[in-house]
Amino acid sequence: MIDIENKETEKAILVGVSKGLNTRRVTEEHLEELELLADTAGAETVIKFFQDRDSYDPAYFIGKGKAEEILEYAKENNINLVIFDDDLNPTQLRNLEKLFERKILDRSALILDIFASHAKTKEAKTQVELAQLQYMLPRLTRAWTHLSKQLGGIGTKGPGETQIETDRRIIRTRISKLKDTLKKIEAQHVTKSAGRQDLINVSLVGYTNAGKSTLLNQLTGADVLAEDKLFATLDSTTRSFDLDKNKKVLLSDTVGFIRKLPPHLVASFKTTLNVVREADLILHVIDVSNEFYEEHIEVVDETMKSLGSETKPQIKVFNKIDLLEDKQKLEFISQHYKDSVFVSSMRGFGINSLIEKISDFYEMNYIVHTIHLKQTQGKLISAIYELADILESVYEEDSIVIKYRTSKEMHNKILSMLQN
Ligand SMILES: Nc1nc2c(ncn2[C@@H]2O[C@H](COP(=O)(O)OP(=O)(O)OP(=O)(O)O)[C@@H](O)[C@H]2O)c(=O)[nH]1
Ligand SMILES: [Mg+2]
Repeated sequence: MIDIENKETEKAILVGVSKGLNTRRVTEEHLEELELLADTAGAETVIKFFQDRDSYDPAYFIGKGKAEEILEYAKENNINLVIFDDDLNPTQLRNLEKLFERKILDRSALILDIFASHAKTKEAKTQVELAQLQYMLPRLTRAWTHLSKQLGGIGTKGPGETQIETDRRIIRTRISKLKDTLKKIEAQHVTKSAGRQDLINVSLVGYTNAGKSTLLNQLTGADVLAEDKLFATLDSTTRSFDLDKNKKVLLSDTVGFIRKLPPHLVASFKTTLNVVREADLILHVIDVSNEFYEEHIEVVDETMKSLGSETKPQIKVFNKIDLLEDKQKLEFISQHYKDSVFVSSMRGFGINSLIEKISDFYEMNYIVHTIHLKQTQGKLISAIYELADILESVYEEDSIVIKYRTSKEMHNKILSMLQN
């Protein structure tokens, strides 16, 4: 995410504010993550500034005195980028830009920037552009466009200079066009997923960098990009693997979550995240070697809630156990989180017990059954089509043979209808 003319990494100052329940320690943790984000975007963190406040300053977010102190440091050290861990409102952003005459980013803008540079497919690109424009719309001021043109680099990528300069009306038109494009892409997804019914759909979710793509590769022999960067994956990739001869799993990898993921981004990634909504089972991947794994679990749970997928059956997969020195931690976790497995996706440890868990889920919940009916039993036939995934249906003279897969609950319902 470095400018073509400017191959050196940009130097950055990070700013965090502790307020209310966010103690200094929490803010320090969050700034560590912000540093990782900055690094992923191609910026080198030179210094972190902290301030404790009872409330955010309406004009400058931080106190004006603090702002001036930071500006002094930026001038002395020739730093042109200041990144705030929290979201700045348009007024604060404008005032800070005026005061600093430097590029000011907040967490959302930084995340959007990373997404913009990692987006490869048309779908991901469209989704990111939509989120960026929606973020930008209320912040579109002359000062901003002027500054971003002058400074370039991180935070100014994406929709392109021409759009930044255009007025809001044009941006709104563009937004609705992007929404249309996404609808079309979504329609294609629907036709695609219709053919997948003879399999169970399992979806990988988790905090960014937890090891989802590595696990997908390990389970399916795929070769998806996995790297030590945040948001390496933006598209959902689906691969199949066999649980045994008769049972196939379709496993989908998808975009990672992070605390304070910009809401626009979640909304516009709806299509990509459809695989999560359509899944029969969720594998929630957790980097157990990360000190803050519990907060990560909470963030993922919250995001799942916003997707309406919080009640889906879930297996927690604690990953990267090879990095763990304190084995007691594993004991603690297995007592606290039921239905969890411990793996090292990279080394291949624990993968068999994960496969067993998925098999158990399959056995417990699904059944494949073949039923012979008379063609006159129209009501029952249509009920089966509604309650089950049809794997095969063969018409014979006056009868029909249907092979279906469904949950045990639905299967019992069908059987009781048959008896009545
Ligand atoms: N030591 C160790 N490293 C792992 C393990 N699993 C994944 N990693 C590393 O963790 C980093 C992130 O892995 P990914 O598979 O890209 O993680 P992800 O969850 O797909 O990340 P995003 O797509 O960016 O959200 C990579 O450098 C992996 O090599 C593991 O079991 N042990
Ligand atoms: Mg990934």
